[in-house]
Amino acid sequence: MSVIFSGIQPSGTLTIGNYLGAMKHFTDLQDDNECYFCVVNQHAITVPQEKQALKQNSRSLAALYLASGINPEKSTLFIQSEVPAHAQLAWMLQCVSYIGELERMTQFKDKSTGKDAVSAGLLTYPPLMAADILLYGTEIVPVGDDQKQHIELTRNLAERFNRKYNDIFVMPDARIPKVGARIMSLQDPSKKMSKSDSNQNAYISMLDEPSTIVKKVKRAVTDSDGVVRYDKEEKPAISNLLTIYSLCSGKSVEEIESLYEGRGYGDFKAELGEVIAETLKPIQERYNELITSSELDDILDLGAEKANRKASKMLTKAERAMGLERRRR
Ligand code: ATP
Ligand code: LTN
Repeated sequence: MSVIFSGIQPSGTLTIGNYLGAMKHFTDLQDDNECYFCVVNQHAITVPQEKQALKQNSRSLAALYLASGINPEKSTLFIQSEVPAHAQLAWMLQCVSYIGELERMTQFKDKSTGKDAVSAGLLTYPPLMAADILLYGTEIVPVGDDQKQHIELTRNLAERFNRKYNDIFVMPDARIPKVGARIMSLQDPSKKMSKSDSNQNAYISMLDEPSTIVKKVKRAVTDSDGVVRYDKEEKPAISNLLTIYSLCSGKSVEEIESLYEGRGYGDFKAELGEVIAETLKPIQERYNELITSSELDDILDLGAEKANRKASKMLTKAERAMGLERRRR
C-alpha cells in the first residue's frame, strides 16, 4: 500500500490527452493504495482565468474524476484551495527554492516566452506542486511525461529541506505510462495536446459530442503517403492517431496496422472517431448525472475535510522544523 497523489488544473475541459496520459490510470491505483486526487485551482490562476469559468471548470473537473471511475469511498477527491496547508507549505518551499532552478523549468519557459505580463505565480508554480505532493507523504505521482521535470524538482526541494531542517519529507517517484504519456496535438504533432490550445481542432475534449469528435479526427493533419503505419520519426501524426486508437480500443498497434492494410486514411480516421466517441460515452453519461447533483458537493466537502486532516499534520511538522512554531504542542 503506497500513498498516491495527483492533480489536474481546471484550466479548461480535459482533453483525451489528459485522460489517456493521466486520469485513466488513476482508477487502477485506488484499490490497493491510499489515493489523493486534487483539482489544482491555485495552479490554474498562475495564468489569467475568468472567474465564472474557473468555478465551473473546477466542478466539472471533479465530476470528470468521478465519472472516469474515481470512487470517493476509496480515494480522497478535493479542491486545492479548500486545503490551506497547500499554499502555506508552498510558501515555505519557495523559501528553499532558487530563482535559477525555477527559471529553468520547461513549462515556465513555454508559458512565459513572448508574453509581456508573466505572473510571479507562474515562476513559483513548482514549489506549490511540491507542496501538494509532500504534504501527504506521497510515494507515487501518476502523471504524463511533461511533469517529469517538476517531480524531479520536488525531490530536490524535499531533499534540501530534509538536509537543512529535519528529515520529514518522503521522496516521491513519478509514474509515467509506457504508452500515451504524451498525446500530441491533432493539428501539429510536434506539440503536446493541450486543453488551453487556442485552436479547438487541436484537441478532443472529454465532453465533445460524437459528431464533433468525428469531425476533429477527420480534420487532423496527416502525411501524404496514405499508409497506416507506426513510425514516430517519419510519420508522427499517424503514429499519434495510432496510439490514441490503440489506447481507446485495447487493440495493439500491430493489429490496427493490419486492419487498415491497403485502406486509406479516410477509413482509419472515420473509425477512429467512432472508437474515441465510444470510449467517452459512458464517462459523459455519468458526468451529466453528476454535474447537476448535490452529491458532487457532498463528496468534495468530505474530501476537503479528509485532506485537511492529513495535510495539517505534515504542515505542523514542517513549521516546527523551520522554527515557525512558537510553542511545542
Ligand atoms: P494546460 O494545457 O491547460 O496547461 P495541461 O493539460 O498540460 O494543462 P494539466 O491539466 O494539469 O495540464 O495536466 C493533468 C495531467 O494530464 C498531468 O498528469 C499531465 O502530465 C497530463 N497531460 C497533459 N497533457 C497531456 C498529453 N498531451 N498527453 C498525455 N498526458 C497529458
Ligand atoms: N503541474 C501539473 C498539475 C499538478 C500536479 C500536482 C500533478 C499540480 N500539482 C501534484 C501531480 C501532482 C500539470 O500541469 N499537469
